[in-house]
Amino acid sequence: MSKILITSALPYVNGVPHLGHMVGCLLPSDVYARFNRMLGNEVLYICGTDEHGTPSEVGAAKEGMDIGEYCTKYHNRHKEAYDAFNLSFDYFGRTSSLQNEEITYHIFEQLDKNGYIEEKSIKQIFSVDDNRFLPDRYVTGTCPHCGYDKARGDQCENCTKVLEPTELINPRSTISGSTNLEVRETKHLFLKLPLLEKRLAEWVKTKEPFWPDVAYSIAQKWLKEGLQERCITRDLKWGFSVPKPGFEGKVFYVWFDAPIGYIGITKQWADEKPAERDWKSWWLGAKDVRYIEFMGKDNVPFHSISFPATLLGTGEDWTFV
Ligand code: B3M
Ligand code: ZN
Repeated sequence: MSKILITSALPYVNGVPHLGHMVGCLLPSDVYARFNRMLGNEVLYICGTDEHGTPSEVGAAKEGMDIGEYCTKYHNRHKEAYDAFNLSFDYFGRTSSLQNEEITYHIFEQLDKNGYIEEKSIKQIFSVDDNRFLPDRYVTGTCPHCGYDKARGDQCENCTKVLEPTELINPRSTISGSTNLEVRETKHLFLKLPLLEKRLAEWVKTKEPFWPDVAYSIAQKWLKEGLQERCITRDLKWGFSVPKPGFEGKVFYVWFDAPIGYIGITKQWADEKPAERDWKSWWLGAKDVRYIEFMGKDNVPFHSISFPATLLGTGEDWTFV
């Protein structure tokens, strides 16, 4: 009997669940989990809602709701829909859980202690009409790489390149459509990916026989282009507060704590029955665990580059895909 850890990409909580995610990610991971259980393997199949970031802030504002209540409402909607499809998750959790906060802080502190975090001032887009910073998908514009005219500030869906909002050509606010935008300077924290690049490249290389070709080639393409430092904090209210002096009022970037959510959700699962369940036996020093991730194509860079680099930088023995 083998121990098989399966995670399915965590759907954004805002809005109702859609069929694309079901067909592309949830059903395949469910089939795989059932198949492994039939083989007699010990399976832990984890999913949950991805709750931080601007989409939740904006969604809650649209419905005139408190953000936490908004997330609970839509978390329950997702859960009901997946129950109706009889998906066989061992646990369907939330990235906003206390358990995920605890593990996110732990991982951040390890990265900081090991010298992989850097402070820098950056220029960010501020929308005068919306009276707020516009991080990530809250700026839309033309992709500087492929010319696609509906690229979002965090990533171009057309060519999958990860972007900074200030790189977009002809930027406009996704919220209001306003082009009355200013660039303002604020202080942020960056993950020093270039320092981890060599070890990451060696690790990715060992995955060639196991990963699907498309995942392997996306990771190789990123490595070939050279890794850049990635900003892991945002000027938002909703999210995990950054536990570092001088960063009050800022939160972690949703893509920093979302993959860590796989671990946080496992801890949610374990905390329900502490006498029987141990999250560490799946995630830390877990030599007997085989880990399989399911996700859509545009999530590959985060799962094959930034999440493994985050775990590598802790210097701890985490479970890698
Ligand atoms: N929520 C993106 C998506 O739903 C993102 C996945 C997170 S997986 C850690 O496509
Ligand atoms: Zn593009």
